[in-house]
Order: sequence, then C-alpha cells, then structure tokens
Amino acid sequence: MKERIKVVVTGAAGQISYSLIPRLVDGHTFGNKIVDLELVEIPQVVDKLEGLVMELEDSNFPCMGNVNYTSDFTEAAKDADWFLLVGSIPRGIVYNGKKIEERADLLQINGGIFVEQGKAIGQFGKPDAKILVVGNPANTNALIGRHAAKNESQLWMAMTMLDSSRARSVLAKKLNSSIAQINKMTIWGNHSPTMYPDFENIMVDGKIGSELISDMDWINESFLPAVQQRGKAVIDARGASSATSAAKAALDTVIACETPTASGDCFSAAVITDGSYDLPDGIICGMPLMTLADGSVEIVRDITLSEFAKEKIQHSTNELLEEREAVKDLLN
Ligand code: NAX
Repeated sequence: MKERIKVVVTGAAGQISYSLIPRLVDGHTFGNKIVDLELVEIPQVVDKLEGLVMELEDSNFPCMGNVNYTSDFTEAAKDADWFLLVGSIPRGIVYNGKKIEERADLLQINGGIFVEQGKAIGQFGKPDAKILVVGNPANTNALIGRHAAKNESQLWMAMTMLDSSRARSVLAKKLNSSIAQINKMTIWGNHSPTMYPDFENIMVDGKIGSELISDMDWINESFLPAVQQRGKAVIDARGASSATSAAKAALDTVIACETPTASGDCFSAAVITDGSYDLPDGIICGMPLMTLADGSVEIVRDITLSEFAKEKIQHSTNELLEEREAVKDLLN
C-alpha cells in the first residue's frame, strides 16, 4: 500500500493557494505518496472552495487522496504532517471596521490568528509535523505560532525560499551561469526588504561567491535592491503580489525538507535561533538549513560571514526584535 501524507493549507481560496494546491497532489512534491488535503478558509469564503475541489477532481491528479474543506482549523489539524499557513489578513483591507494600514495593526491581527492555529498544531498535529508560514509578516507569525504550539518536536519555518529563488535568478544572469549551478544560497534575517541574500557564500561549480563577485557597486546598487524590492516590483507590474512564484517557493521548501540535502549545499528558510552565528535568541530568522537522512532539519553552522554580511544581518535581526516587541502580549 502506498504511504499517505496529510497536508493542511490555510488561505486555500487565495491566489497563492490556487497555484500551490494542485501541485501538492501531482506526484512531484511528495513523490508517489497519497496526499490527503485539508483546505482551510475563513467562514465568509470557505464555500468557494467547493469549486476548487471540483477542479482538483476533474484534473485526475495521480496522488490525490481525500480532500476536505473547512473553516475549522482545529478539526483540520488532526494528525497532519505538513501545515502550509498561507492565509493571513493583508494590509489595506477593512477589518472589524478599521482599515489596516499600520505594520503594528497587521502584526497584532495576524498574530492573533497564529496563536489559535499554533495551539491546534501543537496539540493535534503529528509530533514531527513541519509548519511553513507564508502569510505575512511570516517570521513573526511563525514565532507566535511556535510559541503557542509549545511542542518542541515540531518544526516551525517562515518562508524565505522565494527571496532565495529571486537572488539565484539575479546571480545566474550576472555570472552567466544556469540557476542550477548556483548552490548554497542563504537568505538571512526577516522576510522583508531588510533581508540579506548571502552572495559571498554561494557555490558555483566549485567556486565560492566571494571570489566570483568583487563589484561591490553592483552588489549595493543593483543586486541587493533588486532582490529586496522584487516583491514590490511584481506588485507594481502585475497589480497583485507574487503568486505562482510564491507557490513554487513553498513547494521547493517542502521538497527541500523531504529530501536529504546534498553534501556541502543548504537551503533557505527562517527557523528559531539557537545561538548560532551570534544571532539574538528567540526570533525566527532566515538561516542556512540542511535536511539529514533521517528527515530532520538542522541549521548549517559552518558558514563564514564577512563584516559586510554581519552588519546587514544585524539590521534585519533588529527589525525582527522590534516586531517581537510589538507582539509581546501574544508571546506571554
Ligand atoms: P490572498 O489575499 O489572495 O489570499 C489569502 C487568503 O487567506 C484569503 O482567501 C483569506 O480569506 C485567507 N485567510 C485569511 N485569514 C485566514 C485564516 N485565519 N485562516 C484561513 N484562511 C485565512 O493572498 P495571497 O496572495 O495568496 O498571499 C497570502 C499571503 O502570502 C499574504 O500574507 C502575502 O503577503 C504572503 N506572501 C508571502 C511571501 C513569502 O515569501 N513569505 C511571498 C508572497 C506573498 O506576498
């Protein structure tokens, strides 16, 4: 009998999920395991998911198992292996009679959602469940969720893979190489414009980035702004935020966690700090990760950071500390 895996996706009626969900059951992301889906939305929207379920059925995906949709997250969380937490309240909408413009309001409202979801995951998710937070502010939402879950055996991550993919794309063009040749790409810090894409430690055909790229004007004036502001550039061009690339990045993160990492390589996601690299304790920070043969995910601890890198990373971790301060009532 084929192995089964249960995946919960929140924000299932949103634009990222429309690209993401079909690809969870197409046989690529989880190999030939049968994937049971729990699709979660807020009560006002949940009925729309009937249409998505019809489309999934009509697509004849080879690995699709049971598909259920609900607005009851706790019910959905039972015995789930993976949680893709895409749902969140975006900036600019009216919520409980108030237009949400300020980052502090955004942090509070979404933080509240993640307290409830975190508790359910900690109590009802599998002991080795993996949780990927996509909904923004992703790092701080993950911190709140992890705190509420109180379950150290589960792995909470915030997504920085899209930033990593963007950085690899820009570097491949600069170095005249293919994307597949750009390995060991780490995004440090917050998933926000303060993130630091570590070009110095990439490996390209056995050569290290610090030896391949010496043009610091290009780094400061082109590379860093291009990667850090790419989300805004997509919104300006498309009139909507990144969706298909964000979905691909979520799938890439799942695949990276499900497959042992090649020796000497790493992948990007933000996890709880543990004193490595002198990062402040107790924040969810982008770091280099590797998946071991037993399926556990570890921080890669042997990367050398330049003074330039350390300064940029500190700028981003300071922002994470400020975000943590803004939601401290949700962490008690
Ligand atoms: P959409 O607004 O299209 O969809 C979000 C969906 O979440 C909505 O259908 C909404 O009803 C649902 N939702 C809200 N609260 C929920 C809750 N408590 N439980 C379940 N569902 C809930 O947004 P979309 O474009 O899909 O983006 C989703 C999130 O991803 C946003 O927060 C966005 O900022 C974030 N992003 C994060 C990225 C990353 O790299 N970490 C990149 C892409 C994206 O910007």
